[in-house]
Amino acid sequence: MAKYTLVCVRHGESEWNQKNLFCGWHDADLSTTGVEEAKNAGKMLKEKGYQFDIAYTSLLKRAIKTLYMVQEELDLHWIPVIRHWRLNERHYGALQGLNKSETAAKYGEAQVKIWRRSYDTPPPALEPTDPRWSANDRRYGQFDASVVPACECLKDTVARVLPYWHDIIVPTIKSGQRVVISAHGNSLRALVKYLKNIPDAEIPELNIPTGIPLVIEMDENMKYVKDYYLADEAEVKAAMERVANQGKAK
Ligand code: DG2
Repeated sequence: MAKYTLVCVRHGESEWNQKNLFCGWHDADLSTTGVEEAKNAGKMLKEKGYQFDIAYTSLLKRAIKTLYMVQEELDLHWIPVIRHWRLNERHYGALQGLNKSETAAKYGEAQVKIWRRSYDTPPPALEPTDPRWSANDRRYGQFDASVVPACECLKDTVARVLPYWHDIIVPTIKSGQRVVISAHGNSLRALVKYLKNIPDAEIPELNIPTGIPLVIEMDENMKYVKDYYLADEAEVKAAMERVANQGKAK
């Protein structure tokens, strides 16, 4: 029987989602559509009567702004918001800034699917001399360089999301606080994979749409009971397909 409810939202469409660029740790802003999606996510939550006591998000503005818009719709500006790099998007390494369709045309759709969706094959790594090197960014420069990735596969993302989940978010949920997480396609895939125990071979088919709240119910031991999106099935399916198709050559 479900005892705890967690709400996760992938940020609204970013300007780099709109241009179909690999984004990762690049700090892209929300597009105009993304702003609308984020507001809508808040409206859906309000309509269904959701309330939150605390919120978690990444260090990236597309997730932070989405969360703020959700808070705005719910008139919950006052709740604590904890931002952490462990909820950041998966680091897309040297693919960051490249167009997904053009990359598929150049290297093949199968290779792009491996880079986007395989569990343990990382994309090409960034060199420390690359201007995109994340430790050059003040928000990450404070960390031990070994913490700042040069690229990540989903397995790496799972490995850095889960300590945050177990050490910080789980105790908060168990204390009875109602939690919302605003994060990213792949940091949420990492969490959902763990909670639903999705096998490595099946995880490539999981796509998380932008701006549609995902509700996850868990029992008293924080074991997964069920999950559902706050939108109708056809809309969710179409949105997931759009995400999957971003890796197709045009
Ligand atoms: C997207 C996910 O991240 O891309 O890094 O390009 O969720 O922050 O928009 P998000 C990116 P895919 O893995 O779906 O290609």
